[in-house]
Amino acid sequence: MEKFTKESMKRAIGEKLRLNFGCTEEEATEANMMKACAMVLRDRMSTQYVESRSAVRKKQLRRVHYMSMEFLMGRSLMKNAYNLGVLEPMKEAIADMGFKPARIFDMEPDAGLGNGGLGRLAACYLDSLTTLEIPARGYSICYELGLFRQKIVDGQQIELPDNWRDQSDAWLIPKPDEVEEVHFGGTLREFWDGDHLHIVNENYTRVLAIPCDMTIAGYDTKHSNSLRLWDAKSPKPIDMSLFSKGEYLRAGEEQAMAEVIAKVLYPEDNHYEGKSLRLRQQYFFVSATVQSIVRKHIQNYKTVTNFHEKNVIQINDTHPALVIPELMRILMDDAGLSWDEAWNITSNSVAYTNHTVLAEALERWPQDLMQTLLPRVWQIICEIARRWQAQVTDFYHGDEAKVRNMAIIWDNEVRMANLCIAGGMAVNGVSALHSDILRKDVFKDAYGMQPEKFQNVTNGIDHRRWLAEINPGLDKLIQDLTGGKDYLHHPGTALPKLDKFANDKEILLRLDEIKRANKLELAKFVKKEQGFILNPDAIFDVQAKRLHEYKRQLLNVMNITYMYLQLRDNPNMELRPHTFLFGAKAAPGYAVAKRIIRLINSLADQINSDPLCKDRLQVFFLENYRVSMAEVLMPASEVSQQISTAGKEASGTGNMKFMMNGALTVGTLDGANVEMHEVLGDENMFLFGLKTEEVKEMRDTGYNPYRLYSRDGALHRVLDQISQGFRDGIRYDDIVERLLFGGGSPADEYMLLADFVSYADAMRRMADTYGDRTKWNQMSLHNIARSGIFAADRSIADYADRIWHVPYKK
Ligand code: 26W
Repeated sequence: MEKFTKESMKRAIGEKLRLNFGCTEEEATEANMMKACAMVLRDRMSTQYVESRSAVRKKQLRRVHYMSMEFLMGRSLMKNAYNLGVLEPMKEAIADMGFKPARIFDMEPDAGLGNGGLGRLAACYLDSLTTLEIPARGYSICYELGLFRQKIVDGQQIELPDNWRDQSDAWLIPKPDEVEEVHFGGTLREFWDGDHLHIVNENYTRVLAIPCDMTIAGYDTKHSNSLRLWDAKSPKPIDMSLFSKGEYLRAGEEQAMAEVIAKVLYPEDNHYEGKSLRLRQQYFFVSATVQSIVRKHIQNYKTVTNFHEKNVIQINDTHPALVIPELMRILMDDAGLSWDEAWNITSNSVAYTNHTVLAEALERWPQDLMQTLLPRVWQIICEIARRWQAQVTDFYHGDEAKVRNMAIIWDNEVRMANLCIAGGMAVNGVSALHSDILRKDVFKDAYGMQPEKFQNVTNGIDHRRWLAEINPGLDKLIQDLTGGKDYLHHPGTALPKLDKFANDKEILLRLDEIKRANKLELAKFVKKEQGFILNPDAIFDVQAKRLHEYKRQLLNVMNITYMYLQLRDNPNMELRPHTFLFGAKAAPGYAVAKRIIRLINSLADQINSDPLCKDRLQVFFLENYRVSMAEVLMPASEVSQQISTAGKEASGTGNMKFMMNGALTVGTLDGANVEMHEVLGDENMFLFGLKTEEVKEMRDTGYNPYRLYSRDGALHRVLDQISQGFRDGIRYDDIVERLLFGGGSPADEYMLLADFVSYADAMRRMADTYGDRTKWNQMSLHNIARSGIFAADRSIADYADRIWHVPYKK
């Protein structure tokens, strides 16, 4: 294919405008322009995709199927242009046609089909899978509404629907001829045919799964993959007899029942709620996916017996766990294999990644729900559970505690993690520490029985998006210092070359200027979006992630309150200008998280309106934190808050994005911070707080937050202040009581009080270091130089080597 020049790009865009919107470039709106650009790229990607697919088929390569309930894709226009190597000609063409490129890119809505870490990880992995030329496909649901849009009204979170599809349909290619049919409910009938027992499901409800594919372009490669998003439709037309009787609602009832499956993404992150619609979503996407994979496999190989040699299915947490019984069902009931043959294939095809150790996030489906909704699948799960239990009993000589702990069905519930361990070929955690906790604690007994199954693959991020594309200033510096574009493919070997410039004054100054320019960009963005003026001379100190108690946004609030009280005591104290930024969505049903958002806003209101704080302290809540906002935020951040209770954050991936963009981390030894610390040492980050073991020990020996509160004057004052609230008159005694006395949950479950002193100290060390600009910029440079291990290319290479056993481009 011929490379685009500015001129050929202009012609291509102009043609899309005429053919699809019936307008010239003079008449086109910015939205028309954005879509026309998307269509130009889409055509190019489709051509590449068709070629890639036929090459994969010819070579009979093993394919990777990445199943995830969430893909937090964000925007695609700039990303695809970047990966295809046409970003420059596209920008020039847009400008030549009389538009501002930045405004056109800004027209694209985020595809927010995910909540947070797990969903964004899936999106980053698609980029690396494709760039490493691995034949792969992502599978999920084509939610009509993505994660809610957040508005802050009177300091409180309000949720609004996110209708993303209206504006992003250019990326979605419906494939109606690859429709699959998914069955729910009904009854089972068994009959013998010779010596073969047949089980058929009858009287079920049918739902059609229509694929909507998004092509994925890799960086600097002709290889393409795709993301398959299943849309739900009823197979029945609306009931005209009811309709003509005037019963309009009833006439469309079945359609509505089917279509509700793909209506909305559940906004709970790290919290399981046993909703029947959620189970229907899971089975819908699992069944459609497995059917489609098996169908393609049979087309290519005319048999299923080599299925596991040619396919591997990676499941992103337990949400797609039904893939195990569903594949068993299809192999036995449709392909006619025996249990043992089907089990051999299934248990050598599926691999499970765990993303959380929080007990409330582990999925446990009620048995009756499973039984009524999925009778045949339930039957298969029972048999898997029975055999697994026999194996466990045998291995542990009937040890009851272990049998109970490892059971797949227990107390009338199906435990999805145990199902995945039993039916999968590998189980992996997402950071060294997390994988260790899985082995030693959460899945200890299963590890004792099958140690070889348990692995670690530390998470990674798409460094081309999260560095090169969003931070062009830094990208240029890196290219100048490390020898061009090599780092885009080999960050692990190229980025460390930056280390040797640590004493080069000129380079450190350049780094400082790049950060300064990015801070001004963020300030511009915040002013435009929310009308607030950030002080660019202040430390930009950021905590951006989902709001959850274990992530301890409240600890940050406590320290800011502490700083503020000190300033009130001593208005002349020396205080380095400091701007605290928060970005966080709370699950709509998570009341405590919503209270914390309100508290942040109350504190912000107090501080930002107090003349004492002028040019010294600011606190600001960024509304509607999302991928496209993170893209402006990361390059501008100087301090990255990664302050979860040790042992609770499986990995974190925001931490990696900040590091790559030169922010310094204030953090606990949790998740991937541990590996960050290994490459950085104490001297290049600000560690504080209890370690995982110490947290456990303190819990076990009786943790008493009230005692800390009574004994420590500073802590006492801070909590009293929060309890009584700020100038808006809203009290937060509920939050403080939760810390001191608990109620429903243990007092200070996440040990904020235990870590407070150590945190405040780390924050002081950080602010002091900030005063030494040379030192700070050196540290920042070391952070960038050593962030290569967190590139998603490395993670995907690890999966390919250790779990999938597939080749990839080196
Ligand atoms: C069933 C409700 C539910 C929904 C989502 C439970 C659990 C989840 C996710 C597994 C939560 C999640 O996103 N976990 C995050 O995964 C990231 C990617 O591995 C990690 O970096 C984060 O530490 C982890 O919290």
